[in-house]
Amino acid sequence: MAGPTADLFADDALQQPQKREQIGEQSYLLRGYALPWIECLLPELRRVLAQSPFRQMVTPGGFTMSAALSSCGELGWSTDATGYRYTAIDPRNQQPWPALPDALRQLAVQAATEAGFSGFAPDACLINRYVPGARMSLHQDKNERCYSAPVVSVSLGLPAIFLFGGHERSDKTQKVSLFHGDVVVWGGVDRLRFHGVMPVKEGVHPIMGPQRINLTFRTAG
Ligand SMILES: O=C(O)CCC(=O)C(=O)O
Repeated sequence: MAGPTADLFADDALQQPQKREQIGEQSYLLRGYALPWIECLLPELRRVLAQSPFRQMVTPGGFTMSAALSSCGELGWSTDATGYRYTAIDPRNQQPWPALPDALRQLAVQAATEAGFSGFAPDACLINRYVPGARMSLHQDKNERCYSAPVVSVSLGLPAIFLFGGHERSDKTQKVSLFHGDVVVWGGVDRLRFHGVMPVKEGVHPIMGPQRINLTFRTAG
């Protein structure tokens, strides 16, 4: 992550006007919603990543994911040759995952409320790092114990195109451009919609450097 965040708001071009766009029956894009949080969020994120650094994970099918992953919260998501799972322990260092920082929890809870999901209680925050060229193929989030809570997804750094599909992999996808500070929330009837990320284009974000970081908050346990 690039340097200190004191000048976060120096470049007006970085700021997206805050507005709420509906992208599904119970899905919203909250443009720029995380921007006011970023100054307190980034140092927390650095602390989390010092404890549980990004790593490339392998899917059960034997593919190395192009996005590098870490987690914080009571539960962290990982994948290896034997399957996908949430665990309380980071398999890399055999320590509990870093605690979910308050600033991140508050951001996620307030964004969920803004999208109509009050009472969101995230216990897992997956942290994805995309360098240019990295992507996330279409998938459903199905490793959580129940699907009544929404998914809250915060974008930081380089822009990306988020693919928001239907309930079948073959359904048509909407292409949603995501920028630094944008938050997407999907839940209820939309909770199991397929989604993914197109390869991130080359670039250098003035605050985050040559990467996109995405935080996804879920109630997993
Ligand atoms: O990076 C994103 O915007 C989406 C991440 C995602 O699909 C996931 O973590 O399940």
